[in-house]
Amino acid sequence: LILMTALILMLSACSEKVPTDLAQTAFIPQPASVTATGEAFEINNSNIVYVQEGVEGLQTVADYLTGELNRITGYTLTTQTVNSVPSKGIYLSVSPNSDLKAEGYELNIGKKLVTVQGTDLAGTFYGIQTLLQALPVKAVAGEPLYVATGVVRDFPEYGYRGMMLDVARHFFSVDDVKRVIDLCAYYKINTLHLHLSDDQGWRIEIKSWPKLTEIGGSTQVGGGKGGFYTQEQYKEIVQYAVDRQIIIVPEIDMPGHTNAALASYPELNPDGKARELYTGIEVGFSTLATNMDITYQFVEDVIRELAAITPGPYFHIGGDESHVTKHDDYVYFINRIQPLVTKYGKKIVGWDEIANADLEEDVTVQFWSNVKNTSMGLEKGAKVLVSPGARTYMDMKYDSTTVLGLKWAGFIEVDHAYTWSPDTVVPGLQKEQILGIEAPLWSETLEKIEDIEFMVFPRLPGYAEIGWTANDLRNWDEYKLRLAKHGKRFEDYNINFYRSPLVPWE
Ligand code: TNX
Repeated sequence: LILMTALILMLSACSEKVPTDLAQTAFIPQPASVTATGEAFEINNSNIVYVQEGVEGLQTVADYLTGELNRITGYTLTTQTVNSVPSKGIYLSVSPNSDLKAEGYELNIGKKLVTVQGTDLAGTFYGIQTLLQALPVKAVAGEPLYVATGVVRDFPEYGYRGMMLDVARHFFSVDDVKRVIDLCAYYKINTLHLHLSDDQGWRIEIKSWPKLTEIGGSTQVGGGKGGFYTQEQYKEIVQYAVDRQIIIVPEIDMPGHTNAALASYPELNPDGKARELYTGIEVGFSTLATNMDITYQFVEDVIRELAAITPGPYFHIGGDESHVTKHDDYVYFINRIQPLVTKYGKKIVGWDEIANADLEEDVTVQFWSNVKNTSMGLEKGAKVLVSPGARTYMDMKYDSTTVLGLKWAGFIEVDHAYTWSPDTVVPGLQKEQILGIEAPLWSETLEKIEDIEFMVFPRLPGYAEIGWTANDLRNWDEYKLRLAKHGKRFEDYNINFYRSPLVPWE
């Protein structure tokens, strides 16, 4: 009897460390449904990640999983292709499932076998992210790792869940962009919009107009040395993103925000004189000449070269704050460049001002500040990408004490960033008209990756949840407790994050 009691005591002491309630896991974004089955799956160095045979791209997804698992555990797990479901280990597959939407998955954690079945490749990848969040942040060397058993059935509310990074005001290296991509991937973000040109810098090599980067890429806000991506480097970023189920949306901002181009080529200016390079942070003073043919040759060359190295469906034409372009000239310009985007096989996205033009079919208006423009876009049949400045601008300070950032759209504390929904930002907006949500990060005040991280974390996981999780499953008081648990993850990833006093960090 004494022995038995001792055994029971030992077992219960042990089970304290072994998680058995999957429903208690702090997932972000919150999945559509989580059912706990009360046991635990043991991850140890003899597990194998099995990959369904014949699914293009699945091996890359499997390698991502073993990479992350090995990083967390110190193990050396490997993958193996199979043509039937194994009896133990971790099995990854893709198969269309009628009641889970695009990007959906079913994660089934059993005592002996974990299966991740995506409706598509992205779905499997997201199932993996959910599985990784069910693991403890760090393993104790030599000890096995446990995951609570159960079933997660999940899919996103919106198909576009994005972040924007401004690499024009300050330039960020390929490695910095990859880091941002990695952090986005953890939260099931599927789009990274790169703001590649502005008054202060031109950041992408255009082979037919080489001075854009030679001159236009040579500086940045504050007068630093700037920089640019060669087309090879851009392709490397694109591939890194593709491997994490993220598409890159390139933006060339026009006709305003073009001083760097106007400084690079005198012939783009009506007076034939190159503009001075600009390193301040004013907006709205530059414009392409909308009545010169060379302008459209230039725009077409840029779109053609960039579209050719962009596998994603979208091309962003900017169109914001063209304060020195006359209204009629602006409309003429946007009307004239839209066919150039579609000619090279891309869908048009632009800031909400483009709704003043005659929009082609299948255009997306990115709502950032102007409800009237956005409503006009809706009337013209456009879809809306929601990025309300006062809620989603990650370059806004958290509060009056935040050193970095701007405040023109107000302070955005972590709760303010979270407590809203995409379908209420513009009157009359229907859910079907919403492409999704994007949180932009402008970089006038941000110089290094640590600055990016500080403004992005912990707001980005909230935007990711707004894009993924149905409104009725979201609530700040409950969310902040889950977010609190992610603080340890942020530390493990070495993220320089803002420890908001509103979150009870663990
Ligand atoms: C407005 S948002 C801009 C950017 C600035 C940003 C700073 C938008 C479409 N235009 O040019 O960088 O404010 O917050």
